[in-house]
Amino acid sequence: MVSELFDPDRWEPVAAFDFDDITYHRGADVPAVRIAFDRPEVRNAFRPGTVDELYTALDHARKQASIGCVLLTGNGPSEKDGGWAFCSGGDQSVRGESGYEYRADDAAAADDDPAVREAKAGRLHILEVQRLIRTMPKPVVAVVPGWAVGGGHSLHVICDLTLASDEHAKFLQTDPDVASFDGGFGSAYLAKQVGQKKAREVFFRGKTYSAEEAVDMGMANEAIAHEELEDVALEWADEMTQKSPTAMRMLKFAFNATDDGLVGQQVFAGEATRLAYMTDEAAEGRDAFLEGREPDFRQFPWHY
Ligand code: S0N
Repeated sequence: MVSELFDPDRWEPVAAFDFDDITYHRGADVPAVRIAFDRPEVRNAFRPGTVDELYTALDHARKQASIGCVLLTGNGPSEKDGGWAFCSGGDQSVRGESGYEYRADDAAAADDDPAVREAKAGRLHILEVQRLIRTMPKPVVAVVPGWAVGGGHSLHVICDLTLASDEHAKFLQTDPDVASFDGGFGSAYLAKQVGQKKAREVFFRGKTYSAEEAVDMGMANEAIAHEELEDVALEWADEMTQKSPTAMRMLKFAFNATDDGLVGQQVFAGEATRLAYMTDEAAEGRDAFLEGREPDFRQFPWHY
């Protein structure tokens, strides 16, 4: 069983991958993928190999022209105690002297050259995952069936939308309890969502918030009956993937742009350039160069 909330009739495994710490499925009828943390016994904490797998799956989903939405969730419940989690952040049991380490049972690292493994160790590559979610041109929805904690909390913050189980979802920032701090999207972008005072409370007090409270604060979109969480997430994915892909990507990047500085402008501008390449003006510029003549741009109107 993948998860108690997972409906096997609505998903097919993505056969190209054989992951250890996550599961990866594509919708049978909806052009969406479901990527799930699969370590329920540790509240879906991520170790370095988990982050590698997550990046690989997300990047694969990003590149699929037939996929318009990503659902990011956590499988559960834990067989040990029935607890539910989206993700509890970095796996504290593999923290070494200078960061999170690939250990022998971290299967994603098993085949690596030891020198490569050493070079990879301790890097903060969950931030690379955050940037991938932020810049992929399709909505990523955090589907939160239980705890969203530490780096797992930051992941839900960076997602475009958050749906939460009304019964089991709990939101908590433990970063300062374990001498960690997400000074980027996890805190600063959270403040954009919930306001400065509330964001500081989340980090400084380390209070646990329910799904209802997360919705009231503006960091989650809806609290959903637990058993219906994934059905509703798939409905939202179905809805969003019926919209214009170009409009959706331009909107996502427009929402990002004001907060992302020159990188935000660059990403938005790249999409504008892609659209411009589709015009007759672009064809004229290309053809003139290839035909060795001056371009005739005067044939085109100066629209206002
Ligand atoms: C999640 C909490 C609140 C759940 O409490 P609850 O329900 O009472 O369950 P527990 O009994 O505490 O937990 C059940 C079992 O799960 C283990 N476990 C839970 N969370 C983790 C974890 N994060 N790491 C390792 N194990 C975990 C428990 O130990 C328990 O096991 P057993 O049954 O054997 O006793 C509560 O568990 C909690 O507070 N967890 C810790 C949350 C936390 O502090 N997370 C880390 C915050 N920091 C980050 O996320 C930064 C990450 C990071 O920087 C990084 C990491 C890896 C790779 C790259 C990066 C990067 O930044 O790039």
